[in-house]
Amino acid sequence: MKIFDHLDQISEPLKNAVITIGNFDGVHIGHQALFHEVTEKAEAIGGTSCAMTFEPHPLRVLKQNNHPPLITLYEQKLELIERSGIEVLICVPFTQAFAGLAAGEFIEDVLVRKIGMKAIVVGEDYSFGKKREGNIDFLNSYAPRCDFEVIVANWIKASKHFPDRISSTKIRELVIAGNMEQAQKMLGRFYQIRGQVVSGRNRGGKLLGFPTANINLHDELCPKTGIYAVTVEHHDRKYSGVANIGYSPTFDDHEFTIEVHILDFEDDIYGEKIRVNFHKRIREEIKFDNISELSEQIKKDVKAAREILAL
Ligand code: RBF
Ligand code: MG
Repeated sequence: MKIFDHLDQISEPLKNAVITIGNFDGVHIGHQALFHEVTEKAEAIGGTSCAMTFEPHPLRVLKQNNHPPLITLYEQKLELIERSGIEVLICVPFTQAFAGLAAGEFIEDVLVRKIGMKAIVVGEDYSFGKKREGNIDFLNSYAPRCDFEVIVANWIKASKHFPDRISSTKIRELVIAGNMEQAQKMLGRFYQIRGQVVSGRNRGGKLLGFPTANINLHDELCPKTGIYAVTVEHHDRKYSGVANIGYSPTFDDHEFTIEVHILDFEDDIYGEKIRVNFHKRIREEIKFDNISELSEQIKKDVKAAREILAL
């Protein structure tokens, strides 16, 4: 996938560009359906399949400190868009100036003249640009004279086994509630966090017999506190694991941690990157009277995780 980090990098219009535009946080099955429409159309007209997204997420610029945590950070978003078959990703730096661009100027100057758009794929409730004035009617009013096609993908109806409309907002709510199975259905994959293994309190292995790899989050969404069955990706291998998110109430320091005990694994991976996929929440964190009770419980968690992950 070719990536343009800035509109100025596009020196000449792309051949018969078919494009979809959005934040695509989560790259969920609704987004994936849009990308599918784009690649199909591009194939049909011998064109270039494109997606346009924004970095940072517009809400971070527009709402500053009040932006939602992200389902997918930039790196993962790129990987997922690439995997969906999009040939060109245009990643526009989102600034106040860009936010102030009128929808009409955006269509004529950016989409048509610069990018060479021949078709745009949008969801049913799509709107863009300053004051969200660029909706589907608005696009249609530009289509004949600018010589492009507007394709409205009705992916919401196409997935009728979802009572709720699939949206990044809905997925955030599910993850925050610890409902990883439903989040998985909407994402089309497991919810994943990535991070570097940092040193913890060095207590898990010695004291409990269950060493854990601890990771810190930055901007991404954190699942509800509790114990989870997870898989862990490290280099090109995948392991089963049990994760704990929370404050370890059995101990007094009450420090928030995200840690994972990787099953059948003994390597030292401090400083290395791992990816943790959340399959299912097993239980709440509990304050135990003593360490051996906690150890016994973790043993049961490991058994539960093995069963969940074997399915
Ligand atoms: N700590 C608790 O205080 N209560 C728990 O219920 C609890 N459950 C855990 C379950 C798993 C699978 C793991 C890996 C850890 C759990 N911990 C819990 C955290 C444990 O106290 C922590 O790993 C060590 O203290 C090392 O930081
Ligand atoms: Mg640890």
